[in-house]
Amino acid sequence: MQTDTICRFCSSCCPVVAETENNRLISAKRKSFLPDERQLICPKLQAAADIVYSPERLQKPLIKDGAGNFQEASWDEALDMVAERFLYFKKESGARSVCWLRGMAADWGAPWDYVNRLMNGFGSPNSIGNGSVCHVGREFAHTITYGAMTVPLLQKAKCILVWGKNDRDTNPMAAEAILHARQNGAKLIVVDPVRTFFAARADIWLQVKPAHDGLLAMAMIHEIIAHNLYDGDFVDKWTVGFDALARSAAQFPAEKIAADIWLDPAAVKEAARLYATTKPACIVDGNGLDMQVDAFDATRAVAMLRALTGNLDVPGGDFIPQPVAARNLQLRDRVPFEVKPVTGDYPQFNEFNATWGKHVQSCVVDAILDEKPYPVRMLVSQSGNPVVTLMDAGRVERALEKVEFLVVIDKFMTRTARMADVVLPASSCFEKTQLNRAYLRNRLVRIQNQVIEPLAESWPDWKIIFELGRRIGLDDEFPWQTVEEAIDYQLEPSGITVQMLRDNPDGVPAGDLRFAKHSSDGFNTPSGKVEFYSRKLEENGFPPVPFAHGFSPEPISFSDQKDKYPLLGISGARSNRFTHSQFHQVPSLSMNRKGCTVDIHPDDARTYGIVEGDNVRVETPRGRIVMPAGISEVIHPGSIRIAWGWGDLNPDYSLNRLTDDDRRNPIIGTPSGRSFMCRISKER
Ligand SMILES: Nc1nc2c(c(=O)[nH]1)N[C@H]1C(S)=C(S)[C@@H](COP(=O)(O)OP(=O)(O)OC[C@H]3O[C@@H](n4cnc5c(=O)[nH]c(N)nc54)[C@H](O)[C@@H]3O)O[C@H]1N2
Ligand SMILES: Nc1nc2c(c(=O)[nH]1)N[C@H]1C(S)=C(S)[C@@H](COP(=O)(O)OP(=O)(O)OC[C@H]3O[C@@H](n4cnc5c(=O)[nH]c(N)nc54)[C@H](O)[C@@H]3O)O[C@H]1N2
Ligand code: SF4
Ligand SMILES: [Mo]
Repeated sequence: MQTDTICRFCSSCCPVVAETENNRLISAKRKSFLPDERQLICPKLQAAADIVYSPERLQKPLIKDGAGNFQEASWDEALDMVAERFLYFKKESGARSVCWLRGMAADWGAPWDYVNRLMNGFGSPNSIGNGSVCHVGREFAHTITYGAMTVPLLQKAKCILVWGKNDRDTNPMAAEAILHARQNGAKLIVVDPVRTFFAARADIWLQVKPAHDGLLAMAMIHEIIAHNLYDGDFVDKWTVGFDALARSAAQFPAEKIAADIWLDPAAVKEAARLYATTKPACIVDGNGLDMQVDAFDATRAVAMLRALTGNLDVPGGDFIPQPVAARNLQLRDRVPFEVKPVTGDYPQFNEFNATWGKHVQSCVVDAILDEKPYPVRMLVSQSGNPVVTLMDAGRVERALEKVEFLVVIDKFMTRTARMADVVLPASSCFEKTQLNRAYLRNRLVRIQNQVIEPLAESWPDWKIIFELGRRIGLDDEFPWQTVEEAIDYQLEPSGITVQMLRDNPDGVPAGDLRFAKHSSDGFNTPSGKVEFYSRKLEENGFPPVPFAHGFSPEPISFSDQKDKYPLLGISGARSNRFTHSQFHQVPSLSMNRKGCTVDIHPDDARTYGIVEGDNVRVETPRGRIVMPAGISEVIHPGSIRIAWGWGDLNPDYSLNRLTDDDRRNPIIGTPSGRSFMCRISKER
């Protein structure tokens, strides 16, 4: 039998067709607009059945006994225990002492709404996502500039600027669209410190020094303004703060900044010119911009390039999305105003969006370890593996050892789950129906359909939350017995129902496609225009224009200790066989640890006497790891690149044992986990 659904093995949310036989998943195929022979392969999807039926999947709820061993339990026993702890800590220390931490896989949609509903209904403001290192900080930077995060319309673009994104390995749908546009003659510019698949095929590849994107973007803005390459009509009618932006950008002309960020000034100018003069153009920005202390202003500057060149909301440019009308399920007003979240130091970021929620996960670790702004005593970690994926993993481990009660909801016994008091087994994406946030963002709604029954005694996340909610007294808030009822309730304002979505597997459009919406509606900013200059930021004590107060002298962690840590470490690469710490235990994907390497440039390898396959020790002031060396020219001499995500398999490979979480962006709380100074030596 074939069923249309959405794959959620990573955040790309690809529409797929699943093939099942007698309630068993056989295979799944990604839908694509390209003919079969031109489609890209996703190895994770190809291994879908290996993942779903992995012998390592959690089968039953587990409760840790007094001796520290897990014992199997019934759902009633496990949920009653978790509910009892919720109520106990609320009575002892207030609801805010209970925190819910969410990872990437928590389905950027309804289930996150359900968690917020449960936590707010309970009275705790602490449902915290990981968006300060992934996407949400970037979304805020777009939003403060022109009211929403844009969607690059790749297929029809004539020029594509890829900024810190490696779609070939992280998002095949987007990569196919880039390849298609390229075949139709689109120009391609790539900004990446690594020679990626697309960098190698670009018209211009800017091998920027990691963490210095802000400088590059400002130099490009300056070039465009100084040579009158901007869209004067659009700027006059639809922007505020142009002069202030021009002044800030004038601090950073290409001639002055390029050499320090590994670039040739002529290439920077050429890239600015090509981007500004080839219409329509779109920019794909990615996680290369996140996980840097300057992520907010760097992303704002990149966003401003779109507006300066008049590429906003035009076909082939950067589309302002048309969100789907849906109920806000989060019950935010149920938490008294004076009860602040642990992320209270980042009020702008907490509040910029009515449904995103809060996202500075580092603050959860602070609250447990340092008890600031107040102690968190109980933690639920859902669909995340924080001891591997949060910055400064050693600190996270200490926090999880300290927290008084830890619940983990996962599909696998991760390193985080091993530390838990209670482990609740979650069903995989093919075992549950769900509405994903990705499909509420922009017009075309699709549904993720359950295609097989939940494995063993696992439960879908929605069911875990509804049942737990009812056990902590939220019967009225969780009246739904099925997820379909909850989705119908949420989608009611749009007039779309689960049945309609099932009848239309390729999506139900919520409204007509419209371009240049600002001409009738304005932009969704305080001024109704694109804000090169943000009064809101200024009023809150932040630079109103990107880098108005100059550029960070040291955006890379541990730069003050360069003498001891002379090499620049880059966090990457993300292989298309994995999602973060996931799937390394699946033999068909692990492929005997293929790609688990520290990439070292041949020049540096010679200096350190290292050859391919040697075990290399990498150290920073936070910790050390040991991994085999890979000799590679895709990186710049003086930098190394460490394979991402292998830390769950073996803590020796745990990249975040090296990263820093002390210094954070003041607006979005992002630490500079992407780039850090380090040293290497041959492990004997
Ligand atoms: N296979 C796979 N796919 C995934 C995931 C996964 O783990 N595995 N994770 C999913 C998630 S949650 C996310 S957020 C996305 C992320 O997907 P992407 O946005 O593509 O992120 P990355 O591949 O981490 O990094 C993108 C590029 O940024 C470059 N980069 C590193 N530092 C810098 C810098 O300082 N400046 C610039 N300009 N570039 C830099 C890297 O070399 C890399 O080529 O992928 C999603 N898809
Ligand atoms: N150094 C460094 N650190 C990074 C990154 C990096 O590139 N370098 N990337 C960052 C980014 S972009 C992100 S998004 C984060 C990711 O951080 P995490 O979200 O913590 O990463 P994952 O390893 O994907 O963990 C997801 C967990 O959810 C489980 N899971 C999968 N599906 C489900 C489900 O349906 N329900 C439940 N309950 N559980 C499920 C998986 O088994 C897995 O254990 O890491 C960040 N940290
Ligand atoms: S890229 Fe692969 S793993 Fe990620 S959602 Fe798409 S098919 Fe699934
Ligand atoms: Mo992410």
